[in-house]
Amino acid sequence: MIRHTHLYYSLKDVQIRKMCHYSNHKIVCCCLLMLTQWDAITEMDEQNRPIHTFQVCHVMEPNQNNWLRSGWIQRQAAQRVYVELRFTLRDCNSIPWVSGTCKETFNLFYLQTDDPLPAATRFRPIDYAKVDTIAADESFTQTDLGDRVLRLNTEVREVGPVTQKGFYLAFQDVGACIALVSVKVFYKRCPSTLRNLAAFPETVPHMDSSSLVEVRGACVENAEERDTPKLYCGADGDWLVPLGRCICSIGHEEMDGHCRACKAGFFKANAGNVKCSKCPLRSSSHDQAATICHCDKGFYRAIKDPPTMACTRPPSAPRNLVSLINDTALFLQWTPPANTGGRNDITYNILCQRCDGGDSGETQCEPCEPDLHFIPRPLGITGTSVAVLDFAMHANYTFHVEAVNGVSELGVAARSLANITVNTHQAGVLGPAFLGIVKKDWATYNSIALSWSEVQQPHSDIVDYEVKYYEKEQEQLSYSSTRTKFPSVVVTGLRPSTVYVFHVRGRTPAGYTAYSPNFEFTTAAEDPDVADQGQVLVVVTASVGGFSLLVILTLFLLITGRCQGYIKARMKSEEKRTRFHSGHVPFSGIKTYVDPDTYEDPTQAVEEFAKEIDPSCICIDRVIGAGEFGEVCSGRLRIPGRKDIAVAIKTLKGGYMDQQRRTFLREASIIGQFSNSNIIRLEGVVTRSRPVMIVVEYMENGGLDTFLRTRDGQFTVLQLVGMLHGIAVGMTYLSDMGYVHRDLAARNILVDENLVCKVSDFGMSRVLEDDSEAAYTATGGKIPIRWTAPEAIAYGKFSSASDAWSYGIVMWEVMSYGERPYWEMSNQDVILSIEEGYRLPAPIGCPVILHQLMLHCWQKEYSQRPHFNDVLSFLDKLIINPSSMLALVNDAISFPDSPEDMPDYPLFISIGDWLDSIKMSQYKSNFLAAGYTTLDSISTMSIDDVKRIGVCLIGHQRRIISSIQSLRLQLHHIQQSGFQV
Ligand code: ACK
Repeated sequence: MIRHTHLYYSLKDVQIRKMCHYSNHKIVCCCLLMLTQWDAITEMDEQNRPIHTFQVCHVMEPNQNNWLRSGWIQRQAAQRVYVELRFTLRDCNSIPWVSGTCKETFNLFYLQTDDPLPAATRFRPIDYAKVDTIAADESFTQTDLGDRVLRLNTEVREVGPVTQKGFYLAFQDVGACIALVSVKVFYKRCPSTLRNLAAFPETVPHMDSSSLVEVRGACVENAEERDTPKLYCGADGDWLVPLGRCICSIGHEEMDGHCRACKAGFFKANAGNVKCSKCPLRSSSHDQAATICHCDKGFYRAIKDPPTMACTRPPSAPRNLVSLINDTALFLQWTPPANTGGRNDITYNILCQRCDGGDSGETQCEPCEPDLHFIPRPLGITGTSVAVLDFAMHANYTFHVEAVNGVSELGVAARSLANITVNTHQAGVLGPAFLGIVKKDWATYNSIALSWSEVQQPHSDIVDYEVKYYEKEQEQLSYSSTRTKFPSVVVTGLRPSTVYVFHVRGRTPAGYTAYSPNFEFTTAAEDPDVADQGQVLVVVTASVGGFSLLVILTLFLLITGRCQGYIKARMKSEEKRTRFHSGHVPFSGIKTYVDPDTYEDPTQAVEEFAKEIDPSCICIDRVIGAGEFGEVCSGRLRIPGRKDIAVAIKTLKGGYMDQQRRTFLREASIIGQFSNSNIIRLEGVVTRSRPVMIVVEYMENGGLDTFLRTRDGQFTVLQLVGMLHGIAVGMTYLSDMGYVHRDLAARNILVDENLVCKVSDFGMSRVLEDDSEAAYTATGGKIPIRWTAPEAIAYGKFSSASDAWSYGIVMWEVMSYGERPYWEMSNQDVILSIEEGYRLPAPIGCPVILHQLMLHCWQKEYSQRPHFNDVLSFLDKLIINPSSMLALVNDAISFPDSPEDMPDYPLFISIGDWLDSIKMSQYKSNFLAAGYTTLDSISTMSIDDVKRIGVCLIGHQRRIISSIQSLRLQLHHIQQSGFQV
């Protein structure tokens, strides 16, 4: 860095009497005048280049006073002037014969004036002020060879202070041998510079060396000031103390102290000293200095999207739109679009049209009724399902489910719609079929590797596959299952030389595919060296399950308690929506069930509750089954002025006794009291002519048990839950009316063409003669053992709580597609195993949460079972939030044969959930860090353990310990009362 400005440069130019600058500084010309005795001599240096010098060497003569003077030197901007002298000075000792006359110094003087002195002005030494006496550091020395070697001395002196416009320099020789090679006159300055993207001009320091000159910088081109940029110029020409800064403007980045424009393909949206960024995905910039990249065609940026975000586009249409309908609610469920457009802010809008055949026969569509109710809402749905309430029956609705994201508004593309037309007269849509062929890849003595082709279906969004298998000889008495994400699996733990039956189904977001056909494969012959290790594991896991389940059940009570509040609030807020539970009569309601047996004359009850039908209005089509009292037929009811209704007609066969007639008609006087969409509707009775008939609404799909058995695996979980929901609606209605069914079972639920399930078979609610499942108990009653709660079997205590037990069994039947509860176990074994604490395991593919609900219904202590309205609100919640059912019960499940083999029920809650439930969530990490990862592990914790893991507040220690203690106490109580888990 050049920090000196030369005023006067070299003596070589003296020869031409002009001395000029040739550097990047202003030209300063002057000349040296020889006054006395000095000679201008040109010598050759070592490289043989000529050196122009002024010399004087009168060492032999005393009293020398020889002067050399410069021309007038303009001060320019200089405040402090420096003179650098380069010279040789001969050592007096090296000169033979010199006496005391030889000197080894010379003097430097100066004279300042505002103007050059007139040429004729006489030189007067007295006018000059002395700067210093200059001595040599080096001198001419003699070498051994007698050559003279030139040694150059360099000395710098400050001249001044110079305050006038210019000055002269003068050199006084007093008897030395000097050769003056160059005189450089300069002043110091801070050079122009760039610092922090600001330019600072060349600056001359203050005369006063202790004070700095403050200089303000100017931002470079395309930069903007943040804090005023400043530098201070020091006396030595150094820039000091940089302050403030400039930053590159938008579209520009810092490079080598300047702000350069971003290259094409790059952008910079904000001012600042960051680099230009490459254009995000799906965008580009063609010009330099881009402040934003423009989205490629068909892609967009939402207003709130940062410029660094890739451009996105509207999503594709939702997929796998399915519907499920019952009398009160219509559920639409779909899976997210295959292409989200690159965004994660997808929401869904439901657009609804009602399309009816007009007079001309053409279908006319118009927007749906404004009072159609959507839960959670029709627009801006964040989940992938919606419930539609208050729709008209026997109508065609077309629902468009539109997927939108943050750029949908900006796109000109067609709307991303999935459509479904729902006839509120028809059933919901079933899941896809499974078309794969299952192959055996290889087999060992205890394993078989299978593979199959991927399901090729429109709904083939396979989440995973379920492989169900069992020993052929055992039939389906005990089966196992496993899951795999890929279309292949190695099934292990098999028996040697055994034929196994396999069938596979896929799970899609819309539900299961149907099962593949059965495939039979055989394991290889036994390898005697390999031992079976599977047994031990089962026992170990079973032994830790108890505490977990206890906590699960306790928390479940809390949850259902909350659900109750929710449903009540909902019912209160919107009267219309009580249709969801249509016909539901609250506890405090006026309507209660009247037992027909309390009538002195039962025919009076029939008259009161059932309408007499003229038999000529009944048109019997065919026989559909056989009842205890006679055939069951299907037909039509033709009441003049009314639309024909499909009906089922139960007949009382001829030759009956009076008692039989009363028992037969008793059912009509019971059903006649009910009015609920999930209870079979009584159309009327024929009592005044023969045959005596009970006419009820016709249910196209007959009994739920056979209906499910013939459609194994064909429904989504949501559809099955929809069925259970309907049954719970009916049972809530019954229990609210104070009616105890006593024979709730899938066979006594009828299914209509829309999959709506209705509770039926009321006639036998006291004497279960009719039910083939009913068996005589020790107390003499006839009871369907597998469906009946222990206290009802043991001492005839039937209640809504015993109906809740039966409801749990119905849940199990539904989730296992009509499997027989407890399979082929004898009734006696069922009673004993229940008594010993065994409970049915979860059916394969059953959401964990549903099995927890079943277990809750099967509590030995009937007061601890859920009320039907608890069940209902719980199912409501599941339907509105189907993702809660994603956790499935996995792996091999078979009915245990001993208490030790009881399966470890999957954890419903974690340590985290438990802590949340007691509002101690802040200690989650303490528990986990201390190794308490399961609920079983906390069951033995003492207060010291709780302190040790870092719970310091006494109140919190107490709350945690008392929760653990109460759980422990309940476990003890349950074990005492025989409920083993
Ligand atoms: O299992 P299912 O097909 O359904 O066979 C029995 C049979 O009659 C004897 O009860 C069927 N059934 C009873 N009531 C009705 C009804 N309301 N609609 C249709 N089928 C019915 C039942």
